[in-house]
Amino acid sequence: MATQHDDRPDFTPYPGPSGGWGSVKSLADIIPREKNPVETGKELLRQNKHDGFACVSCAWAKPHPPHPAEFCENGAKATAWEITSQRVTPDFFRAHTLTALREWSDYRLEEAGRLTHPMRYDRATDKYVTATWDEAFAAIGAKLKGYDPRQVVFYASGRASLETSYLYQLMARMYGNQNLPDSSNMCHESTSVGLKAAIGVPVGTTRLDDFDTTDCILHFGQNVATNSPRMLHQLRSVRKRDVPIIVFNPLKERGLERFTDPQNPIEMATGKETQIATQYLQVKAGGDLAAMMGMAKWLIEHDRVDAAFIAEHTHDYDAFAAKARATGWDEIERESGLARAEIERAAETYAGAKAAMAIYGMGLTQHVKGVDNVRMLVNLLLLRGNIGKPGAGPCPVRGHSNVQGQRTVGITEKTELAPVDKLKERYGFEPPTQKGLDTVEACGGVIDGTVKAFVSLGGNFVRAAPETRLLEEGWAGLDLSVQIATKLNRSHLIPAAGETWLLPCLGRIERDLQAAGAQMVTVEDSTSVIHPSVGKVDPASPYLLSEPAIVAGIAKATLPPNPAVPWDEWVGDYALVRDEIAAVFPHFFARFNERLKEPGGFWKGNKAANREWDTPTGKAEFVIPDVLNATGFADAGGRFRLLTVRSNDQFNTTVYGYSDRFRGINGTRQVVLMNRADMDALGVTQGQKVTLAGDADDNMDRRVAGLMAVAYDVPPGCVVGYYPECNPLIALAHHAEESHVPAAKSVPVRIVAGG
Ligand SMILES: Nc1nc2c(c(=O)[nH]1)N[C@H]1C(S)=C(S)[C@@H](COP(=O)(O)OP(=O)(O)OC[C@H]3O[C@@H](n4cnc5c(=O)[nH]c(N)nc54)[C@H](O)[C@@H]3O)O[C@H]1N2
Ligand SMILES: Nc1nc2c(c(=O)[nH]1)N[C@H]1C(S)=C(S)[C@@H](COP(=O)(O)OP(=O)(O)OC[C@H]3O[C@@H](n4cnc5c(=O)[nH]c(N)nc54)[C@H](O)[C@@H]3O)O[C@H]1N2
Ligand SMILES: [Mo]
Repeated sequence: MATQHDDRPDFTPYPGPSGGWGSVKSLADIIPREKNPVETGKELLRQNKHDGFACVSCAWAKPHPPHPAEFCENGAKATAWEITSQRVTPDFFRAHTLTALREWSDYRLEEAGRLTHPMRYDRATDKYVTATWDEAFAAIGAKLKGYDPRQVVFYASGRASLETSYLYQLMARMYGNQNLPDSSNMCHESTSVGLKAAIGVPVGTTRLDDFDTTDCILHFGQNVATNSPRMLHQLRSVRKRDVPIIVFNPLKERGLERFTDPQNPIEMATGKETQIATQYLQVKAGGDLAAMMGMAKWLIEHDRVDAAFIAEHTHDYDAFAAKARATGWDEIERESGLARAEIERAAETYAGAKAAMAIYGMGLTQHVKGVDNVRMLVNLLLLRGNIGKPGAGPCPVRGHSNVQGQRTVGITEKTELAPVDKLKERYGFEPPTQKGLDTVEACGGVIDGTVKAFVSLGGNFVRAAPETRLLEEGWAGLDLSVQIATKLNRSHLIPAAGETWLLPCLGRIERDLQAAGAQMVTVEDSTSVIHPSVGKVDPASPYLLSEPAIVAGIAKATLPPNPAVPWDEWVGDYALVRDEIAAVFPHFFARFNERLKEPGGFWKGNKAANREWDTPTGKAEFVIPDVLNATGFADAGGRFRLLTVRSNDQFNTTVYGYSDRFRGINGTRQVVLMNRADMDALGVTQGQKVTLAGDADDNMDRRVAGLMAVAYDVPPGCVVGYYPECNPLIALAHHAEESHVPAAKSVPVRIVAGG
């Protein structure tokens, strides 16, 4: 594949704060490049407003009332990227074979623009050729009717609306499977599993107003300035009240150090910055369990726990306390990479707070012990009664803009989470009860050939998932690949042995006209608030269909008619789909259409936030971790822990450019960041090209070559590379134990000189 860089690499540390003039300049660079600056400017003012559209970037909460400009640098990039005036037309495909396009970088593929026509892969010419929607649906339906339903996967990336997601899971279940993996399986599934077991709900309990009352924030493994920049406003206001923020992160991420509010003229003019972290602990990758155990040990041994809360609301405290007391500081310091005094200071600060929130991201979830990480975080909160009161609780920062909502309306491979009885009663079919395939299992099925057909509702599965080489080989052996997408990506370029269909859809920012008129859709943010979203921009092409229309088109061509499931009526008026959602999930969505009129959206509720614990014991559960190393592998000579991270210039596999501004990495993504002492010990020099080799115990050859070594402030033994470039290094078996999230934040690798 083509290398991922543009001009000459530059590794000059960035002096500025997060936000500030740097973010203004970055926008000024990116918006004109998409050749639609006027439209983009107009649309940005509608972003995250009640009558506007919900940003297509991250899932962070949208305040009410909104700021005059309720968007951030990266949300603006996502908007510009979607409403670009660039187009990938049939002419484009006439000019390029798939073999040629596979040499393009991720950046160049998507930069080519929006897909305009439904396309079918033609093997004779190795090109995509145009087809009509009727041809596409008929062909896909004919194929799908021929399989054992267990052989088909229905993947969803986390962007599709609640309405689309509901239709998609219904189609899969009526077809006969729950093979409904979604991007959440690579992301916060450790949260969904861990929080559910610990406190009885699969989502965080905190909301935006908790930032107004909290008096301490613990922050683990989340890169706020890049991945949820709007949260910087909340962190800034918390700091204005002098509330401590304790950060655990192997990297010194600029947004966690200091911020200048680009929407505040005085701050901008005077260059005033807000310091974010009051204590910054550069924990080793995979070392958080040890750090949290250290804090717990200190709290317990200094009698700084909330005994009344523990007695009334929790289970298994004594066993946990015994474990914490028995754990030695030697082990804690070794496994965390932190000094005892630093951990004690953090514990003491935490103990001084009446209410504390714990914010976290992929740095906790994407580990072999990712579920333990989440549960240990809950332990820490439970010790001081920090769940179910204002200003307190877990705050997992979700990724895709509707990834949490998809799960809420039934996109899940797990029967116990699906409304099986309600579906049966309402639509008169027998929903499958066999557990479906999650992402890791779906990859396994593609690789071993048991999966024959793969339908993707968005996303870039081949590039986002681990074990790239085997996955691509397996993908080429599929009998059917159906890709519903807005832009071209690598998953579209590996044709199935049978048929491959590329189906272009409307984006959320575009006007969606159906029989009943212009439609709105809905999404759920990270704090469980449901928002309406109305697109108003002209569609990228007259040939696009909406996602609900595409799902319904496939369903009608595949399933026997069912009068209880009027696909066409539902597509004509999404309010009818919302009525279905309300009927099937009344506890969250009663009076759905009516409540959407509430400005700022509505909260779907959360039992744990009211201290109702929906667990087998009826209490919040302490857990006793069996090890304090979250990586799932032992240290060995020459073995490093590779953390794969996002740059400031990408949205997952969508690469907007080559500037990771805050980290001072510019012009290339082909890098490996290393501790200076590790470089010296290996004789690797700044800028030298090296190869990373996977060091999993299965002895399989996994390599990424041509990475430039860059000296960087990372803990010894840890190295950093970009996702998705480093995904070929991740073994499929290297995933979180209970949640199956690929363990992308500690991948065992060796450094081989010579690139
Ligand atoms: N602009 C933009 N926004 C996005 C995305 C995007 O790609 N671009 N992606 C969206 C999606 S789907 C998601 S899931 C989120 C992802 O947002 P994040 O959760 O921030 O994910 P990453 O960028 O992978 O960064 C993880 C952070 O964890 C740290 N880290 C790594 N290993 C460890 C560890 O062992 N312990 C600790 N304490 N920290 C560790 C890294 O240094 C990094 O700061 O963002 C969403 N928002
Ligand atoms: N090594 C490593 N791997 C990781 C991660 C990591 O941190 N490290 N992070 C993981 C995480 S958290 C996630 S969420 C996954 C992400 O995995 P995915 O969700 O599968 O990937 P994306 O890159 O978000 O998908 C981008 C594509 O979505 C399509 N798209 C964009 N908008 C729309 C739309 O409105 N509708 C439709 N139908 N299609 C659209 C476009 O064609 C675009 O090319 O990757 C995971 N993989
Ligand atoms: Mo994600």
